[in-house]
Amino acid sequence: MSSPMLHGVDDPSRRSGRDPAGGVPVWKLRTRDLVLDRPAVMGILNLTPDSFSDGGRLPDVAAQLERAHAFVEAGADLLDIGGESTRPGARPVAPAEELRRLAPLFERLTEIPAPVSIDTRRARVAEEALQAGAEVVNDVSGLAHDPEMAGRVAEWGAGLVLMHMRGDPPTMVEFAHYANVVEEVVEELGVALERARRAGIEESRVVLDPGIGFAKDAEQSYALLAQLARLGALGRPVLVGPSRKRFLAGEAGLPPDQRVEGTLAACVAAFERGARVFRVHDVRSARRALDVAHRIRRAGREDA
Ligand code: HH2
Repeated sequence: MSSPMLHGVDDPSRRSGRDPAGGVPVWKLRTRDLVLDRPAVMGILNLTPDSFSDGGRLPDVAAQLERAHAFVEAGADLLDIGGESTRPGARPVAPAEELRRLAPLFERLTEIPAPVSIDTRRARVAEEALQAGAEVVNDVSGLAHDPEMAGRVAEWGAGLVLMHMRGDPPTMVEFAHYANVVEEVVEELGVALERARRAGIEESRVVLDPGIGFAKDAEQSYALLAQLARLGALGRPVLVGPSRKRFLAGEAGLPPDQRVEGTLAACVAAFERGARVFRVHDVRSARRALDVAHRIRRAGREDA
């Protein structure tokens, strides 16, 4: 069965965004293809009481669906739903609690007019989300936390965000030691990609994420963004998640809700270095900024 295509293919204005080197990259999700012929925006929907920037904001399913619709209207290409905060120092929640937070939205997941990604490290949670209609599993542990996760993703043929992290959220700050952060992240993501392949996950379903802020201090996060193009060596599209993170606080120590401009700068810089998918809280702003960056790139090509 051929997969339905999302955005781009039937819009001639976007065809000039084609990569002259080898066609438009496509990310295969569970039942559809996401054509990455323009920057794809992934809106963050945290159903958590304690996320670092938006915890406790979506108390019931009505509010969650309203936000989901608003994100799609503002230009989100997919939504990332999470029931566990993984900010530095966060205490893990029991799987039953993670599921309790997510269950009401799972029941109405098909009402969301965009592909849904489930941000979880647990196979049981991923399974329930996929049964409810999710298209992607976003595992911040890079398949390392739950030994059943890789097999479950393979069985379902789900899309996968494979993110780099060391340790786990309570301990990861201690692991932010690298001789060369860029080399080591590329190498460790390569190992994770090989593990995914061996578990039967098709490479075409995977996007790679350097894990900004996960076992990385501010300098390391900046170095990874600066050299993001190096991740391209692994042959898969790159997703970045700089949104409102601590490395953007600067000398003024800006709180999360004042890191939007920094987030947009980081997204545009990442786009310039090859990133294709952007996980953000501020969907409308990211959509606008990335659309302009994309037009500038296309204009440059048309001039050439
Ligand atoms: N960052 C967070 C959570 N999930 N997934 C991917 N693939 N990449 C990321 O950079 C990423 C992620 C942390 O951000 P947030 O969800 O806003 O916070 P919290 O973990 O406190 O819920």
